[in-house]
Amino acid sequence: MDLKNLGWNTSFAEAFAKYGEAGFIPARITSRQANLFTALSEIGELKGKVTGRMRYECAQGTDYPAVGDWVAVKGNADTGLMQIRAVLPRRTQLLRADFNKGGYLGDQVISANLDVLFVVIGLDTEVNGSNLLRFLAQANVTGARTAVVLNKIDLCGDVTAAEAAARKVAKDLPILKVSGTTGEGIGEIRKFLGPGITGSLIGPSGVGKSTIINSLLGEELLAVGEVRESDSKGRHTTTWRELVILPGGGMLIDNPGIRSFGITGDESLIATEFCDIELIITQCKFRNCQHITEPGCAIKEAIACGTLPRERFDSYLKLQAELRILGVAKQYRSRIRQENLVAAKRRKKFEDTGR
Ligand SMILES: Nc1nc2c(ncn2[C@@H]2O[C@H](COP(=O)(O)OP(=O)(O)OP(=O)(O)O)[C@@H](O)[C@H]2O)c(=O)[nH]1
Ligand SMILES: [Mg+2]
Ligand SMILES: [Zn+2]
Repeated sequence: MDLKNLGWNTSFAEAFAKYGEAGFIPARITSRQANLFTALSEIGELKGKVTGRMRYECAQGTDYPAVGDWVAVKGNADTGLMQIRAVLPRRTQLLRADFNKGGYLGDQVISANLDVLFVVIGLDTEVNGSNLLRFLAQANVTGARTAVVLNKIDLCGDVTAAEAAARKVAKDLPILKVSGTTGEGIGEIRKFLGPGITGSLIGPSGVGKSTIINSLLGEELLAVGEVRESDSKGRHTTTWRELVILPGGGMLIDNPGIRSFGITGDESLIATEFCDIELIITQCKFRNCQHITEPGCAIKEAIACGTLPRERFDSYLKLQAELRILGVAKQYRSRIRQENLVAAKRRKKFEDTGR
């Protein structure tokens, strides 16, 4: 296994050097199931966990390895086992905010070191602009190239109209029209990939992400699910992430369809995704205009005369509200973390000095 075909490059080699001297080897994470990782290395496929020392050093979820990460491991070719000691700095990462009933738990790395991210939607239903926009906003902060994939063209009567609807949101991003089942247009996706290049697919459940990867693989490696007739919704068939190597070179990471979309990033997202709206707002008469009843509101005017679609402004408000909630949660988290650090120091001092 030539590491270059897996995306290894000189900057990873540089970051790895000190581990190499200490007898570690580099490996790339291909899957994660709870605490058990699988990776590819020069000595083949390895399975294992992170070392206790590394676990101790991980302050937050994003410090743990994610699919696509390069890691420094102690590996055994005979047993196929490894111990992960460190994650090498990521070139790019796809993040999501992790929530449970108690609230915001922190950011989670979905996948790492991506070169290109495909945002997939299915043309078996009408293009939902604000949904697409949310995935594009998520893609925008990864640092990877982004392309929009309109899948299931075989089920769509008017692909041109669907593309026009997607174009409004995608702006100048490439839009690829494909069918995962007939294979039409799949070559367009292939063009973005090559030896050492890593792509990933995100999008709602049931849009055909796994089907597209199977089509590129030329075999039914990944499980594919049924879509309910009643609401065209998928059933969350893919339940874990997996990096697969394509014949002819290049890699793809499959993702589960995202159920509750936890958007993450900061408010600069708003500025990049909605610069047109921010620009209009600067023309409102009042600086603190809420764009509801104020006189001289440029937003209301733009909506009335049709230059700003109402739905686009709604998506803007929705994203802004989410980011605001997230901002508060993040501050809260960092305060708790700070308190924990202080408590740990106190404990250590007590252990060291007895007081
Ligand atoms: N007609 C048609 N059906 C497709 C196409 N792509 C996928 N499907 C069907 O859509 C259903 C869902 O496909 P999956 O590949 O499981 O979708 P997914 O995006 O991976 O879904 P999750 O894993 O749940 O996120 C399956 O029944 C596929 O056969 C396509 O291009 N045309
Ligand atoms: Mg799937
Ligand atoms: Zn206004």
